[in-house]
Amino acid sequence: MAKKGRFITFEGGEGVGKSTQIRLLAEKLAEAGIKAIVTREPGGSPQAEALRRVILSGAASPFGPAGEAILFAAARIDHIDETIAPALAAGDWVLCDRFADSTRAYQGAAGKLDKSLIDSLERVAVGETRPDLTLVLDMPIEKSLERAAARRQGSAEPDRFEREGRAFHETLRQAFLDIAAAEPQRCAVIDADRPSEQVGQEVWAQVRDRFIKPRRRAEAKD
Ligand code: T5A
Repeated sequence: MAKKGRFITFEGGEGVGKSTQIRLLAEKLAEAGIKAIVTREPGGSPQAEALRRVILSGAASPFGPAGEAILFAAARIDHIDETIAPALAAGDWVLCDRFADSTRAYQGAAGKLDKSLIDSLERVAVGETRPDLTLVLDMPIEKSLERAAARRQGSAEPDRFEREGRAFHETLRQAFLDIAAAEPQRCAVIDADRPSEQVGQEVWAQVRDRFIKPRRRAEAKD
């Protein structure tokens, strides 16, 4: 299917505010007359949501990072086929909470999984459906983990990855920064350690300057 809409992913460690920023961006896009669907990984389609429950419960952790990476890839294939690719082909924008960079950071850098396996899984699972823009939300891990804990409001247990130690989360943070540095055309790093509205203004500036202003200029020429 040909891709006509824009595909924007949000990445970063636990609790950095990805869901909050996706919601704010969806509102801004709606005001600009752009239809966007909001989705997430793991999940985003019924079968991928079923795999999400298995992975985040920790039931798959005995398989190790390789087994988990394969499950994330299986969920991603279904998510793309059922949700992302049809939306993009219809001309809608897709705002996705985590995508393949999370496999690179969590299973690759933090899980120490061989890069060639990650690359192969990405080729198979993602194919041509690569993000047009990836916004990496970055902040000190102590604060982001506090936010993740506050969001649970003491009711739910930390999930399989929130239970990991400080070194794991520091590695993750650096891994996302390294991904952004390696692909500056696709990625922008946003300082997430600020009030949501301020972070949202920077997210909006990135999206507007890359996609909306050029589109308006093109429309004005027609
Ligand atoms: N995973 C995923 C892998 O290991 N490999 C993969 O390939 C993929 C795709 C997903 C887990 O799976 C792993 C990574 C994850 O561990 P999840 O439940 O989706 O699990 O977890 P997260 O993606 O980390 O999502 P969170 O909901 O924990 O964090 P968000 O979405 O970043 O943060 P958000 O917006 O929910 O905010 C958290 C709290 O902070 C407040 C919010 O109100 C909320 O209470 N907040 C702010 N407070 C102050 N200032 C701000 N600017 C704030 N922004 C938000």
